[in-house]
Amino acid sequence: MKHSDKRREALRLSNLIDKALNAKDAMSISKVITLIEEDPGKLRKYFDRLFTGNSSSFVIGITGAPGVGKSSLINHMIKVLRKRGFSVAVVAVDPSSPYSGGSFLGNRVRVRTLDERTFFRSMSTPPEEPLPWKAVLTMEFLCTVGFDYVLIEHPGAGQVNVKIMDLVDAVVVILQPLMGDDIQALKAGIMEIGDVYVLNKSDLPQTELFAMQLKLALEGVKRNGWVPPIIRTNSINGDGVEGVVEAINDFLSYARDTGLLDARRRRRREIETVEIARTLIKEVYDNFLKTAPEARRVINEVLEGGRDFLTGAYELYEMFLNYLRKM
Ligand SMILES: Nc1nc2c(ncn2[C@@H]2O[C@H](COP(=O)(O)OP(=O)(O)O)[C@@H](O)[C@H]2O)c(=O)[nH]1
Ligand SMILES: [Mg+2]
Repeated sequence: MKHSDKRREALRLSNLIDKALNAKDAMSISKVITLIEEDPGKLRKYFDRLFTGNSSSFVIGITGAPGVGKSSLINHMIKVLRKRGFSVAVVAVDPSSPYSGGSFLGNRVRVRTLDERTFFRSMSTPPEEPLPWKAVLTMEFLCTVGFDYVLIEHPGAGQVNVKIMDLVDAVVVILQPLMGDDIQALKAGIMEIGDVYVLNKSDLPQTELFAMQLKLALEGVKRNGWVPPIIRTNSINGDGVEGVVEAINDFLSYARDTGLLDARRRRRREIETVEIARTLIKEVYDNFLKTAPEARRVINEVLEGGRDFLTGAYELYEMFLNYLRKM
């Protein structure tokens, strides 16, 4: 690229970021997120503008098995929050959550908004990724833009990948009435992480039985002095959703007053710093494996019986350290 082209490109980028942060229009915000998704490294000069965070944005994680009604509930939560005058952004770490018919272009959702103070974005993430870090950057950017609430939808249950829930200010776990035994299975995973439990689809006939079991399963649970409430909802007609918003706000007040919110946000910064660095480091190693001919040679020698695997592993490791020195 010619020098003048580079300067024009940098100016264009800088103007786009200004517009996203000041005008806060969905199109500019969306374009910046696309750049973040493509290669955050290219935005390095702008990190201090994009990721300054905003301590007055609340980040709410909403998790539960596919099909429990996360997207439906979020749609109603948005209405409640907008009615109270708050702006809301949603990041769905799940490409199957298009929000009220938002249509897909490849895996990217076309920009659509309820009004100028709401924003939606869906993204997919490789299931093996311990922390979906581009979703994390998107969430942090939306906090910098200044949305009052940033909601993260993640189908955590049944997947290993619930780490993003370690980063949020409050975790909402959504359940639906299941048959008897299933509550045992639930106990293991998500029963440990909720600040608020939502029993959705409370219009279904099994609700009473399930609600009793859920109450028993959560009996005596008190985390950081907080007893997580169980709220029943119907996310088709919106019954109970006001109660979910109240419960979240109650928890946030409690967390703020007790220092828990501060502690979580410090932990979030630490995880972000360490885990994003881990991702970058892993990318270099993967790239070394893919491109360095000497790496392939060692692997082949192991396969052909010329070396034991552990000698091979140590050789790879030493070669990698050398590769780093030459980088
Ligand atoms: N009966 C009933 N169905 C619901 C309720 N909430 C959501 N659903 C339905 O459950 C299905 C999955 O909802 P969705 O919001 O996409 O779930 P997600 O995968 O958790 O985001 C849809 O067909 C919804 O219409 C509810 O309260 N009652
Ligand atoms: Mg969904």
